Amino acid sequence: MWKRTLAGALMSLSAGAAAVDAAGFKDYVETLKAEAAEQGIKQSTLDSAFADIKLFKRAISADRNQPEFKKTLDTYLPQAVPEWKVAQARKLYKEHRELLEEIGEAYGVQPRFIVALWGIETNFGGYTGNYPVVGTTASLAYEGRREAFFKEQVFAALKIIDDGHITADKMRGSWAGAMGQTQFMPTSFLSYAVDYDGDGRKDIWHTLPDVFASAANYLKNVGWQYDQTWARQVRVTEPVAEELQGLEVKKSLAEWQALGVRKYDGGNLPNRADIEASLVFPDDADGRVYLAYANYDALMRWNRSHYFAVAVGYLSDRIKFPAIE
Ligand SMILES: [Ca+2]
Repeated sequence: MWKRTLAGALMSLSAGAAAVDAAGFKDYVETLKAEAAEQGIKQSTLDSAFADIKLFKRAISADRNQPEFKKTLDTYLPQAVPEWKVAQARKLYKEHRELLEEIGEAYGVQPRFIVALWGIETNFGGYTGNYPVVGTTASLAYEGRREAFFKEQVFAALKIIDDGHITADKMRGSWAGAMGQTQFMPTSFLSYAVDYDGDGRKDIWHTLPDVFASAANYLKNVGWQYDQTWARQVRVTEPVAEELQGLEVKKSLAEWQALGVRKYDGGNLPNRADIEASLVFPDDADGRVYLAYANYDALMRWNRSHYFAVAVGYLSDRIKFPAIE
């Protein structure tokens, strides 16, 4: 959930960053180990976690591989949510329906959003990243630009190994340390991961009940509303002042109606004074416009990207309509 904001923060790593060399990294790892031991991490955990550690220059330079191009939602959505992904989401929803509905009810999150997040984050567990998490987060801490943040991730990762949820060699993730089928950073794992199947391990890598419940538990904790959807696409019939745009401004649907906002098909908004929403323009004034509900904010807590929130929401809508038999 941090990875895209991280990508932004790491954009300028190559320019002006302190030199990163393997010898300095070795010394740095020794200080990390000493600090972790002081925090009470077992020696056996440290031995296994740091056994083959090396400096991941690839993690540090991964931002260079992120292509720069101008996207709009109209070009992005068909790439992020192609028809085969919609079909796969619906098939998997049906396949795991009983478990999903049980977890959805337990945490107060509609299951279609759990499946949509799963599909957008890791292609339903198909692509979870194969970097050793301790190695990449230690490398990014050593690089120094966001040392405090990544050191915290290293220590959180060690605690997860120490607690027996996963072994060091199997703790794999993205180049920025996002792990498993939910792509949780280690600190998010400590806060939100769930052992739903009750085997004593929170396994977001391979155990679907744990994967689904962990995602739902995260959303529940960032304010998910079970009785609401995520957003609706709308159109504006007259210019809306800039200070009224964006997630910080909440107004009722009745107020937005008075300001000239209409359903996408041009019809009136529901006459509700009790439902609040924000008016968001993920592209520019000529692009798509959404009235975003509280759950949109929750998705932005997961990953601070409008495109991410819209992709998850759009896929969840495609799971809901038409109804799965
Ligand atoms: Ca488990």
